[in-house]
Amino acid sequence: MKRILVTGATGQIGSELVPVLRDKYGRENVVAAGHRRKPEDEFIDAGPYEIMDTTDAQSISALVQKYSIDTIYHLAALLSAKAEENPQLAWDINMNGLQTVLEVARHHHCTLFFPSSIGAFGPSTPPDNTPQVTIQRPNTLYGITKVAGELLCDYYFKKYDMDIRGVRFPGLISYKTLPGGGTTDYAVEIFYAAVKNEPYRCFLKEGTRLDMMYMPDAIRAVIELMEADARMLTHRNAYNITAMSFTPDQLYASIQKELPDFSMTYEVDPIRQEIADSWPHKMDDSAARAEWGWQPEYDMEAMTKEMIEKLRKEGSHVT
Ligand code: VAH
Repeated sequence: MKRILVTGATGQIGSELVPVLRDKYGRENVVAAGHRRKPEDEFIDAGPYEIMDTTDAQSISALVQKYSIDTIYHLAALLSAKAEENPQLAWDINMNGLQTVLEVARHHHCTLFFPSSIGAFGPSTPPDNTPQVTIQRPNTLYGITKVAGELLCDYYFKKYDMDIRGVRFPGLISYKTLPGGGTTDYAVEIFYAAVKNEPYRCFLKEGTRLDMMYMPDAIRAVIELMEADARMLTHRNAYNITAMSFTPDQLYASIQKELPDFSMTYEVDPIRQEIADSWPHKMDDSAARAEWGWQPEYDMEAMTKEMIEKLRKEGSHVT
């Protein structure tokens, strides 16, 4: 049975990936690790939780030995907008943290998952049907750490024959955790406002088209990639995957179909608008579909319906 360590376990992806992994592999076989004290949350209490500094190799190594870890999902990172506020800290966490985890994985023969992002592309990348292999000159610190992370993972795979896999996530939309400093987070915040029937001020311009995905599709993609036959994986560390591509005004219209009284205005944040303008509008994810059978299940309408339903029922506890 797999013995899994999830870093960044209390973040947007981790808080949904951990319970799914525990259902699949057993609660005691999935160790959630975060940088802060144990959050009061049912999923944390449902299995082992450890405080971890991703730049401290000794503490990570000790965790890997303590729990006989053979697989690491390394999710700990600062997202795009937060990284622009503190580029030095973001480099330390996103790059030194990744390199530290790669070294621990190398010494303990662990398989590793690394999440890249549409942030790994830049203004000179073809924005429509962005190819799997193309120009990558991001002009954000976050994007630089994602490109460098992809290349570092490729290097460790080639140099040390490690089993490392990853995807380039689009903007992820979920209801279990509040957004944490991302550029695509308008597409999460908007739902929290809508279900409270509060007007929402969108920080991106109405026509800003970006790739997006509902979190259940993202979690399934991670697990399907990590369980795929390694012999099929050509691109391995940074698969383009997407589910939908929409603009704020299209999402607004989709929500209004369910909540007609909901209103949105625009108050553009120039920093996050500049970041969003440097990212693709829609990726070509044919390599993921061909090599490991990637296939999204949620489009914008289905995601909108479920986000509203879930937030009405469960999300209200998220403060
Ligand atoms: C961000 N949600 O906005 C993250 C993600 C594709 C964007 O990396 O920074």
